[in-house]
Amino acid sequence: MEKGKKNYTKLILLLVIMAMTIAIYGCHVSPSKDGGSREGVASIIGVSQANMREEWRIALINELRAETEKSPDIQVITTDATGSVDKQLQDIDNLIGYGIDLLIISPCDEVEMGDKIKEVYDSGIPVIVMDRAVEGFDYTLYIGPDNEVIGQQAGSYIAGLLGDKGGNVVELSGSPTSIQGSERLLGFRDAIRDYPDINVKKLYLGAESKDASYDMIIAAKSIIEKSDVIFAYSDNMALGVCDAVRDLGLEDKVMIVDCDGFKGADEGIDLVSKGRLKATVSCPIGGKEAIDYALSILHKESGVPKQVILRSYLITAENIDENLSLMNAAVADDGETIKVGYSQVGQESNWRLANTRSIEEAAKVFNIDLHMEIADQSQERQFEAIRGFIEEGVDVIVVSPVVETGWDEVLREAKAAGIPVIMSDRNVSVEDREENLTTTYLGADFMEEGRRAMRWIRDNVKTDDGKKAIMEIMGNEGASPTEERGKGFREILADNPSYYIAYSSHGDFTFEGGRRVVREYLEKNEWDIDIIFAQNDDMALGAIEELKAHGIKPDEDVKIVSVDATKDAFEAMVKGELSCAVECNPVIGDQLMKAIRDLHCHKQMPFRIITEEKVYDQLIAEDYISKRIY
Ligand code: GYE
Repeated sequence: MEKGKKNYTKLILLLVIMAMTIAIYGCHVSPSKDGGSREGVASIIGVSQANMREEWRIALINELRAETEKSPDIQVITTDATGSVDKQLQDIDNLIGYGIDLLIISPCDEVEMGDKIKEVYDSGIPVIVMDRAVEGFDYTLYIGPDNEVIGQQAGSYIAGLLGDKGGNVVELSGSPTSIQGSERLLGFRDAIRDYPDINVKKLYLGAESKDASYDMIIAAKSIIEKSDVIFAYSDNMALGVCDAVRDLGLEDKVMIVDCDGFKGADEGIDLVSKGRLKATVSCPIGGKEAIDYALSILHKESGVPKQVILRSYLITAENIDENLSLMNAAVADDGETIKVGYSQVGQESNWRLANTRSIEEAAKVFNIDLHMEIADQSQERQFEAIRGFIEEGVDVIVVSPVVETGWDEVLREAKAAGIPVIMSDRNVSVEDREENLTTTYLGADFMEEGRRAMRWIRDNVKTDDGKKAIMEIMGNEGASPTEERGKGFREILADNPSYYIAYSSHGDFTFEGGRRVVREYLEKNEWDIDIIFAQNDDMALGAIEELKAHGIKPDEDVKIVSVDATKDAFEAMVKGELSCAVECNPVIGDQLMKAIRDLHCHKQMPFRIITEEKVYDQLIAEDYISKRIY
């Protein structure tokens, strides 16, 4: 009996030691500079990684560590959720227990982790979400790639490879397909949709893995022999494809294109350099950017945006050296004055005036020599301004484009002059994305603003007494906010058939434009509109003025929803005339100047930098009006 008891005790002791070992491994505390205590450590950054199976996630942790090694007073604690939501929730509690000052998280599941992320954010601990964006904006900053764009870049390149004669493309799809895989496939299909002579054969893999890809290609030999290109949406899968094509003796016949473009052995860039991949579309990991912004947040610097969408690059044997040098070009900021030419849309609205003020004020703080030209909504005058900046030899050109199209020629002239161009507030659409005519776009998510406006209507304007007629007052034709707010609004409207757009007209983002739209409607119709969706405050306020002149009570006889959320809009909500204002933040001067200084330091410019915004209505307008800065 005694011996049995001793063995039992030994077993328990062994289990306890094993449990403690696993706990320490699962929560890797990187060695702090002084052996574990907090002395000499100004900030602790907790990193909650979804899993450490996927190469790019390991690369992310390595990038984060490498970056923080440059900051002696920063300690990083990493945890590995091993793909389990429950463990990631526990990891986050453990990290908070360690007293972290900032959390970086790559969520296992962006839906299931959303509440926890909001809880940490609301507790006052800054949260940087990476890779998978959670719903809403209850976090400090999101950094990740645009996987649909990555797939589109691969698809456009393959279409270019095959040319007008087209050809046979094999598309691999892992099952279950990861979210990023689905988005890349969506982008790929979108890019080749208009090429009827490209025939796509989809092969379903048991997993998004090297071995599953290898086995599938070998088994599908008869298909591969008739194919021109194989598309694999990750480096991991592509390696299996390369090995199988080699073993089938088809390397000289079949081209392989993939996504990820990581820098490790047998990963995208390596496979391109060895001629095994025809091209790879890079998926930036964002570790450098995450630490860069984390330090700005911890040092309470201004200019931190809400979302940073990382730029992906098409990498081929022809441009691999140039891309590699770009990736490693960043230098410390020498603080030198930077000459910037800014072509501003005009002075059409209070939003615009606040936007101009914010840019002028930030230029002084960030040591930018700003030369701003106001175009009063004329694209021709913007072209003249840009050509003037080129003549002047400025370091950077910034444009807030009055409309989306028609910019290719003048942007090519700036590129030929070696002057980078940043799009601010609004974006442009150019013929060929791969020309890289602009370096980054800094502005709001106009589609989301349109969706938010319609979601507010759906949630606050009841339809039990019948369908509701909407009047849409749009900004100037062809402007990105006009197009995208309209698109976002219609996306939600499509799911809510109790509402319909009865009348739509351009008010050009001005007060008078809003008045004119209502006046013209009343000249031809009895008032039968239930809701006005005005794409900015100035048009909403102009509409309210005209309604009152006709004895129609705003917010009572007709609900009015606008975008911008300027001070005048808050006053109109407090007065009970405007029903709701969706925020579009014009105060982007600091973020723009930070991007310009990063560009000056040859940092990789994000594809998009998106600003923060909320939704306000009469229930909360009174609480916020005193805090409004525009
Ligand atoms: O909503 C409007 C301004 O481009 C987002 O332009 C901006 C829009 C804004 O005139 O007030």
